[in-house]
Amino acid sequence: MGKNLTRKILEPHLVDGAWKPGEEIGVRIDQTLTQDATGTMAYLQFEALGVPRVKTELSVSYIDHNTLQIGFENADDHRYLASVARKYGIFLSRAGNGICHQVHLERFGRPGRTLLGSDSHTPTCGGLGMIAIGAGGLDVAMAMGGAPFYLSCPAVTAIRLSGRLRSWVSAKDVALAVLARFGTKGNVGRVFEYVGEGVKSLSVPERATIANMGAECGVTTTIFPSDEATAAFLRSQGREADWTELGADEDAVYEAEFRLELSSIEPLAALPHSPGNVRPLREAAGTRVEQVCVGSCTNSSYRDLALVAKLLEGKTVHPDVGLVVTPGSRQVLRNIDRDGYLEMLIAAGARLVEPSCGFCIGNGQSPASGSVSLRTSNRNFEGRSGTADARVFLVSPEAAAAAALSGRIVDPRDAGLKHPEIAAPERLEIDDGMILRPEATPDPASVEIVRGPNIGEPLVNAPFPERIAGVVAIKLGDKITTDHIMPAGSRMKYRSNIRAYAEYVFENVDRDFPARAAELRDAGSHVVVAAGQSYGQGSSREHAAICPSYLGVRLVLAKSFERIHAANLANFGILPLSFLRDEDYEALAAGDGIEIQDCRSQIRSGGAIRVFVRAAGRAAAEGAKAGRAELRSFEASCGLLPRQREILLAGGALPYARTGGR
Ligand code: MIC
Ligand code: SF4
Repeated sequence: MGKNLTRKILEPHLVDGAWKPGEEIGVRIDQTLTQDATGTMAYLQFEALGVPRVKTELSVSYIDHNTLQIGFENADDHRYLASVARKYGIFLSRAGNGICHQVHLERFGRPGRTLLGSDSHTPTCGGLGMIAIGAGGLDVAMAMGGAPFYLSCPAVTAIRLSGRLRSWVSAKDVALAVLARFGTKGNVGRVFEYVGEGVKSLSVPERATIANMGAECGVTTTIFPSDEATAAFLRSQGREADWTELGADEDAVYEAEFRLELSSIEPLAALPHSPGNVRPLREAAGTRVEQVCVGSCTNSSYRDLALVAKLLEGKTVHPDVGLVVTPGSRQVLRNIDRDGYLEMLIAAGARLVEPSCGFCIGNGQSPASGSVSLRTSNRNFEGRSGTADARVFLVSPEAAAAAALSGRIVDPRDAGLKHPEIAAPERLEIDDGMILRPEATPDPASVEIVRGPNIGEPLVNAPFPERIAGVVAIKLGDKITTDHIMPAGSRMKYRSNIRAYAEYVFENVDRDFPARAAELRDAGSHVVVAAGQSYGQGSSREHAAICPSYLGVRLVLAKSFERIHAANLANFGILPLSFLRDEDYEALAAGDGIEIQDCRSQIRSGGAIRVFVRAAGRAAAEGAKAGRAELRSFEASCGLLPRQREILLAGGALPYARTGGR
């Protein structure tokens, strides 16, 4: 029986466990990446591990998320990151050089390697034939220290492509078609592996767009083969030596298969407020648009921007539309400039933002109240743009350009435009001047780490308690994203200051939560969060676990959890428990008292865990005097892997590592 590509790459990287989908495996990590918004905390944790130099083949620290520098906080973070990079042997991609995933694809990604990144869109590099996985910052810090990355051995789904995309349909529509099929929940523990004849017609940047949005399905990663198109891309980057041919065996075995005929795909859009809310773009035609944003790690390549420029050539954006263009990297910016596309964009009235995440994470360019914004990015969660009532649609660059001209949503096939053919340049202008290399620091040991007043300490918890005695401080519905839990945008400047950032937990859901939780914590009670399906969707930001943990949260009861967030909860001493029956979720109310006895042995045993509930109102009145008989109870399960349970019991990954855990 032949092997799929995922297995062919992961198996030789195994340092623990064997290839058996669903079982825990430990994988050697060749490369890591961090970005500034998760990186400061990752490096504070790396420092706490006491390792003198990174042990990976390559580690890169990117500054791309927080580049507005409103106030001293971001600048202090950048300075801290630069000093850490010099001391510990890490490449530093400076602010303005571009979005981590785009730059990593261009300059560092290599077929056959493993990459762990503290950002959920790390799988973008799967477009190059590597296993690229997103994780919390602490897991990345541990990997930099030489530890394996532990995960559940994935089940692999083949996505078999046939045919070719038609004009006006692009890679973004493929990503949306896959989301339409698989949705944003229920795909935990899977890898999407693209196979079939249709793959050949897609360039690496197009594959990267598709791999990028696999993150929205919640899969462990997405991977494409490394073939002629990969060789051509690496050649254009002056990196032909990094190429190796890689693909699945002819008779490879997959756990599932999905066939997709590329010519059957039409222009699509993800409607507000979920990337899984996919509909044919034509259904939304006519909707008035006030903003169009082109960029983000999904669609900011040379081809994406050149195509938009060509469609706008000689025209001016609609008078009611603000058009924002953010190149994915300085390389993209310089090359669209070299080839005349930048001038076309500027002449058409585009507002240019430096290569960075920018609008995608609500860091600038928030839309007007109640308005519609069309974006080429990957997430349209409510409020993420920075405007609570804005309606964000996710579309292809083709659809974005058509709307920028007409002021309305229009299927680009109906917009009366001529389809431009954009050839990928054989050679790109390469300039790594904004990447600082480790060897440029002659005496790393003597480098002093620079900390500004905004840079706090990592969180280190006590071991997990024997008994949970707490109160449900908030009850939430399905698909609570990390953007709901821990808002980014203008609040991101507190990423390296847990105490300050914790004041914004659930800011857009329940403003009083932090004060209420802190009060319970200070009164000696544990804080409990209850939620529906797919809790912790979206980003890898571990602050969505750290800050609640700081506020006293020890237990999250939900119908299901997303992979990265569940790992982050364990890493910061919070027990994720899944309801076994919907009625137990229904019956639970905010204010209910929660009790779990013999927690540690129950968690370790791996079996169901009994949760006792004292209904709200009575909890305070009856207090500790009330006997067990007056409590109702239900069973819940803990889906953590065996090693994650040990981490949780130690109080989190840092205390675990300090007490000798691997
Ligand atoms: C995102 O797209 O939500 C982010 C911002 O890139 C996050 C990381 C973060 O919150 O810093 C992600 O995707 O992991
Ligand atoms: Fe940056 Fe947006 Fe990509 Fe996250 S999704 S890495 S914020 S561009």
